Amino acid sequence: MSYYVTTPIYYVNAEPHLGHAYTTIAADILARHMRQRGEDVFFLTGTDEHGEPVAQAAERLGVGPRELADKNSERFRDLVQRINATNDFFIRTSDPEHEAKVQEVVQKIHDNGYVFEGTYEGYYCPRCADFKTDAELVDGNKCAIHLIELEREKEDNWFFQLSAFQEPLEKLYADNPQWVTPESRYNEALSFIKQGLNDISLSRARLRWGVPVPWDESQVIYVWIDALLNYYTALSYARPGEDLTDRYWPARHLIGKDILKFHAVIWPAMLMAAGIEVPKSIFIHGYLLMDEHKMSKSLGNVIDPFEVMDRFGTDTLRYYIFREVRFGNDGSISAAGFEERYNSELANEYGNLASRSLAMIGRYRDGVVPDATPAELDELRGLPGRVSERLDAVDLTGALEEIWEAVRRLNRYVQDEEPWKLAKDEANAQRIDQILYSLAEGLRSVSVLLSAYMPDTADRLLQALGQPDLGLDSAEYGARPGGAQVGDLAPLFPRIETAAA
Ligand code: ME8
Repeated sequence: MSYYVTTPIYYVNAEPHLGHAYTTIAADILARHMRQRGEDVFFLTGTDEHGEPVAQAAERLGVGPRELADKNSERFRDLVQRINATNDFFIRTSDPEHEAKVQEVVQKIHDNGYVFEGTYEGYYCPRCADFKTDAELVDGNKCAIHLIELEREKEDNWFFQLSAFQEPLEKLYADNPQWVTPESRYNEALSFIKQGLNDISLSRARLRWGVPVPWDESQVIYVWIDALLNYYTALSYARPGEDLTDRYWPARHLIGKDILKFHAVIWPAMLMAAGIEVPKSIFIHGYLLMDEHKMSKSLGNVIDPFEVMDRFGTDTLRYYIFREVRFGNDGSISAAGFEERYNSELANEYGNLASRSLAMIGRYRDGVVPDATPAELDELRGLPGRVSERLDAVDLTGALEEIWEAVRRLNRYVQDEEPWKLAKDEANAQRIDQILYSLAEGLRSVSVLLSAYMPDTADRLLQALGQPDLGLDSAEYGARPGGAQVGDLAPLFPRIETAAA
């Protein structure tokens, strides 16, 4: 089965921050997990480079938009590498292949009769690249998101007849209750549709930085139309000489709640207008907050993900953000929170369990995992199935909780059994065999499942256990016999200095 997962493409008007890393790591966890299940995965991320958000930022900096896009796109690429994301392609909307395909699809929408000439009059936020209704303004005529004064615009544009898709969209929602999740977001999008859809501008007259409208080169295609199409265009040129569209389309999108309307309303309508299948699903997550506020470039309260990883490591970041904030909801993160979970959960619970288990296998069984019947540990039985189920529902936090319950169960088990005491008497040899086998198998099972979240850590531990296989079909606790030779393992989460209060 194919599994095509995408992140939003990020604006290159500034450097990446932790909010961008968040969605990309989430998509990477799903991509890695699905590969472990043997699915044929394609994972896409990239950068959104056209439109006012980038053109105006470049102007403020006194550089050309392409120069700014080249520089910051490179930073997003660096981030993708640094967070250890396994994306299969990195799209830039300035790629000539993307631009050509955008023109092709927009021409199709036009030829199918959903484009007309009109005049836009109203407010437009250049930072959001969004046309604002009066209800979306605050303090008179300010953008509610960026709190900047908006000017009333009047422009002759090409329009997309969004209103023609009112009924098809309502039907799409009625027929597919899981199409947008969580449910609260489904309801939000549906109620937006039910309020009545207005046609939207498909082009911008005053802007030069974009893809020209194919039948009217005096205008460029509205940046959101250009950007949304990335999910579709990428498959046509990600592999030279090969078109992957039939193999992977339709996509599963992961996005933040700020861009719900574009993805859950405008995007499926555009696809319907072009005669292309709509996405399989859209999952909408919440905001990472700093001191109760959305972390964002415009508010200036962003965390630099590179700094966090320098300090705590990539795997800690990949773990912490899904453990601390329930995926789907908003939630605060903090340096103190990072330290706390690093020390109490990663170092003490998982790291310690690994090092003491390996040390005992070394000491009591010459480094060979004994063969035995696994101890009855409920939290371990059926764990791969439960984790898969949670990840099918894009419940990244729920899946991690399942795994962590198993880690804690293993810690209680070793604490209760006290093998170091039993080892003093040869008569306990069989029990020791069972304990050591159960610990090795438990650690193997949780590590195979954790590897989607913490790939380097899990890999190191599985290598030390002599069990490097990541396949989910053999991840069940007790699925492997004893006999593996264990190796050395440096501390997985060495103690870090806590910041001075
Ligand atoms: O909107 N918490 O790009 P963008 C969680 N180019 N996620 C966050 C976040 C936060 N505080 N801040 C940002 C755009 N994000 C368009 C998208 S897609 C066809 C075009 C993440 O650079 C989250 O995924 O503003 C959000 O949706 C995205 O970054 C917005 O990135």
